[in-house]
Amino acid sequence: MVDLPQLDRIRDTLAEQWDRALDRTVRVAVTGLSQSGKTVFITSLINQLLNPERLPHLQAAAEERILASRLQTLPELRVPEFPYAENIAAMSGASPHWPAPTDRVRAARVALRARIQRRLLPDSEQTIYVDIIDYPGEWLLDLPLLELSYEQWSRQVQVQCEQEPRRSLAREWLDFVASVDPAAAVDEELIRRGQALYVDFLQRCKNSEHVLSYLQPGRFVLPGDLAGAPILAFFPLPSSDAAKYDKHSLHTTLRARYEAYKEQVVRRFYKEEFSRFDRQIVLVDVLKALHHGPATFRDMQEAIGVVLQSFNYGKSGLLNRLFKNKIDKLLFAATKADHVADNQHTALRMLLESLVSDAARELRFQGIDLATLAIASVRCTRTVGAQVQGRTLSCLEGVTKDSDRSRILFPGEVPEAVPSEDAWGRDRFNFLEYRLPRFEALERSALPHIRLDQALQFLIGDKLA
Ligand SMILES: Nc1nc2c(ncn2[C@@H]2O[C@H](COP(=O)(O)OP(=O)(O)OP(=O)(O)O)[C@@H](O)[C@H]2O)c(=O)[nH]1
Ligand SMILES: [Mg+2]
Repeated sequence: MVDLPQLDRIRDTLAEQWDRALDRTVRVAVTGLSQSGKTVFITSLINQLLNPERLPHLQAAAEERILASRLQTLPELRVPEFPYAENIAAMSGASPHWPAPTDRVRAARVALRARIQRRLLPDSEQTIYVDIIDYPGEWLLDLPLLELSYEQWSRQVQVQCEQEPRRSLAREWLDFVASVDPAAAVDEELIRRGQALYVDFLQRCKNSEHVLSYLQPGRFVLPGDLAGAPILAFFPLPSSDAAKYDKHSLHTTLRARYEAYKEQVVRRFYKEEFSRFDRQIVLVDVLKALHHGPATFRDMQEAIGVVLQSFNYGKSGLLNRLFKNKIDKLLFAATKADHVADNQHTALRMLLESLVSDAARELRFQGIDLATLAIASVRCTRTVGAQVQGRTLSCLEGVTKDSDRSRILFPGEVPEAVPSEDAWGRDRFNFLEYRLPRFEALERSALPHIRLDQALQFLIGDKLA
């Protein structure tokens, strides 16, 4: 016979074991090229979890099981904290503005006190931690370098520069490289000049009308705390026969510095920031790429392709080999969906799906749960109907970046698949950027968004179930 207090004890032990068996920390890796919307996404995600009032698709929020939430300091104290309060202050008030581009790694932890449902057992109150890091998108393009030798990388840059727009943007650097003898003795002054010209070329790619993003190494575009450090003193130098250069040659020195950069900067960054996470979201600004035209779109597609290849979690994948890392859920999200009318969101999602289809096939094969969404971390526009020649068109109401008053514009239609060469008519895709509207008291209220609750349900919903 088991007496009642004993039964209670058994039940309590079982409950404790149940809770311990479930890992209640979720580490979410936010992946996205420069300006894809990572910082705004993280800011809005924290804002939504602190004020879970506009999240009908996050089950725990809809069922009012999120009892309390707060921002906490991460146990790893070495990483500076994500400037949530600063970002929210910037985005609200009389003259709201977007957070500045990120120039260093930052980390955030949201602690959620939630009522968790347990099968056959009474509900329990639990604390769930959501950990997230932010970093400059430029650094993401460093990961594929780990797979490339100096010669392979130099050759890759050379091939890229055979095509426009890079060919014109790289003219000065290409002239310089043509005048250099890889077998010559090391000359630090020459290395400095070559590196400066190469950095200048990368900056032009980024800042030209083509806003290119396949730019390597990432630290050359955004050095952060490595500005001026000798480890950045190298540049790609295509050459026909690397084996014949002696150890004091220019080529051998550049190769050694490239390898040191890979080991000490790239591998370290990924080990410290990317080696342990459970869930991943890949943010893609598809609309900006469409807006800037075929060269930008192709470049972004290639950049995302190589980044996703690096995030291949299979046995032969880079991350797996380096860090034994494995995620179980991955969300592809087309950001800034508020730049188009609501009836375009399905097409936007489908376009993103076709953009990442190769990577998705491979990831699915590895047993990773995948989803694709069109989201806006912060909704800055409103979809309104406008009568044009007897037809109702879905238009957007908002303040565009270059204006100071609200207008109603027809933003056009999003193609459902990657446009073919001849489908890029002049100005066919004209998706403008929008200013933040005025929000009041964001410390205590939630930002308007599009499908951020669906993103949250996919990424962390099961931990709150
Ligand atoms: N309308 C709208 N614009 C957005 C949204 N999210 C981001 N943006 C715009 O995109 C820009 C870049 O967003 P960030 O979050 O700073 O991008 P990031 O990926 O952190 O960029 P880096 O730090 O440079 O890597 C912002 O300054 C806004 O102009 C959104 O949800 N809606
Ligand atoms: Mg950022």
